[in-house]
Amino acid sequence: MTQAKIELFEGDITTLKVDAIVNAANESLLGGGGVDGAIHRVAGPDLLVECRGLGGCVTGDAKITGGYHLPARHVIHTVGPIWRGGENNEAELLESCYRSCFVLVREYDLKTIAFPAISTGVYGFPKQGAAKIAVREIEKALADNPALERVILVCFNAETKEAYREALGDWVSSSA
Ligand code: AR6
Repeated sequence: MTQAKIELFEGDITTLKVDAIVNAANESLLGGGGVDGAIHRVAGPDLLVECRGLGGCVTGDAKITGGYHLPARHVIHTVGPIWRGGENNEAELLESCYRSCFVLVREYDLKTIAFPAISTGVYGFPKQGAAKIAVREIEKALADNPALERVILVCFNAETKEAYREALGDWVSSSA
């Protein structure tokens, strides 16, 4: 049932007009490459000004800002774990990223949110494992928060899309 509220979108997260897009940031919150760079480029310099005032963000946590020139109203900046082989709490920290984002979703009464595949770019988290964690945490959040209307999983490449398809399929069969 809640799975009907999850959508896959192929393309650039900065084009989405939603209540919040999630940024896969680093602990400085002062910008970087990948999706972080794309978000700052479109949002404009005022986003960096607001981020400077946040004092960084620890791995697994999340902080919210305005969206500035983005079509999205807010940006939720979360810091995913750097993959170091899988025995260093990477899975727990990635779960914590999704949970921290959903705490802010409730606090700000957000109805629509889009996620990139956090940690699966330069931070190296294996895509399939990351997709399973994302889908599991999103399912929990949708079940706990009926006000949440739509969660978009942004697929920036074919492997990410395939990983989400698999993870969503797993959910269907395991819940049957
Ligand atoms: N829209 C949607 N997804 C995107 C976009 C985009 N415009 N651009 C890239 N992706 P990454 P990380 C996908 O490396 O692994 C930054 O420098 C990308 O294909 O952006 O969490 C930060 O400052 C991949 O699937 O984030 C940190 O230092 C996903 O977004 C570090 O990278 C995440 O890839 C964070 O690394």
